[in-house]
Amino acid sequence: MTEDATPLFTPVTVGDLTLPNRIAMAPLTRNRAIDPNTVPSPLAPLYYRQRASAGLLITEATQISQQGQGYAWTPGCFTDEQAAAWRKVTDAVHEEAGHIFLQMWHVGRISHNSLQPHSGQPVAPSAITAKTKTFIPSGFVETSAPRALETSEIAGIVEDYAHSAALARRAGFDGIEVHGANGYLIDQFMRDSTNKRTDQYGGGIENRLRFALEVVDAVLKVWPATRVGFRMAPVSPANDISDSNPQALFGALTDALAKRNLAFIHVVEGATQGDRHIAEFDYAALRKAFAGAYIANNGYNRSMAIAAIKENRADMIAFGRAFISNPDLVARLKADEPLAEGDRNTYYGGDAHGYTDYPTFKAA
Ligand code: 8OZ
Repeated sequence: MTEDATPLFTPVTVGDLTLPNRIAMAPLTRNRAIDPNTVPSPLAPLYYRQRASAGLLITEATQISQQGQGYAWTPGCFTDEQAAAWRKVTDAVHEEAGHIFLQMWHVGRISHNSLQPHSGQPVAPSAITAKTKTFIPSGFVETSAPRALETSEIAGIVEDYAHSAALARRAGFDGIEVHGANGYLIDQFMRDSTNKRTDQYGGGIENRLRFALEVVDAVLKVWPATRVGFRMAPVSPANDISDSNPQALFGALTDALAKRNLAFIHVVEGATQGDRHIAEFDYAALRKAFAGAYIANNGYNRSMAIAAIKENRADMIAFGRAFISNPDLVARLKADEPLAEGDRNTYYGGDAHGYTDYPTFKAA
């Protein structure tokens, strides 16, 4: 029997926006930006337009500076040229009556010297190399050894976030999502496995949250809180990260974001792209502590999504991989039509193939 999808299709308020459904498109790294300046692909407007029936689109992770880049061909939003290319994306989505937030990203230590300014070392809270790989135009490589940021450098990175946030406004985005998940720079500062600092940015939870909250406060000078969200992945081991007490850490973070009246928190439940039950974690406690919207992510299928909304465990559900191969995912979920499988070989990098050429269910 087809389950009734009505819960997914009741409008939802996120910040000051009223969205027509509870299906968000999760940020998806697709590595199709154009070098040498990591400008969003000329295909990106069509790609996002095709998916604009999502209640909310969140862009692929987008570096706020060259230092913030960790993989080949990810787009930036820190130059006028990049902002102009993003403007074509936001115009396309708005023509379809959609809404789109930019996901703002600094990879920290998940990078390679060859991607860094002057081929320098990636930066991190502490000089601890991640046991993971990234990829550069020539293929997969071990991440490079990072250097620990000087205390005096941190304000400059916070300023890079503010600059990128301002360009995002000029590019016509409806809002921004701060990428605090998956073991990248903000997560590296938050966690005690990657942050061994002895200055005001390291030590107890309050100090380890300082960088994240300085970033949030900086973007709040450019955007109203109603248009700012924050993504976190409390127990995900993605990119070689862990913490001795995620519940306390992410509880304190959520309290601080609640005080700032952010529009939403976007929570990767479990291991990113993996086991939802990798570790015990009380997500309901975060939801309860936060008056704004709770966007749940990770491995949801149709019936899990309907149940989560029906039982008021989330306000929206973010689907990731399903959106790659189903541009009309929203219509398919509504009608309970089958989903197309994506081709992993074209997830990260390439051309229109596997990017803008997945048909709708009707066309197929
Ligand atoms: C897949 C490949 C590269 C980067 C994330 C931005 O996990 C990413 C990412 C995902 O948040």
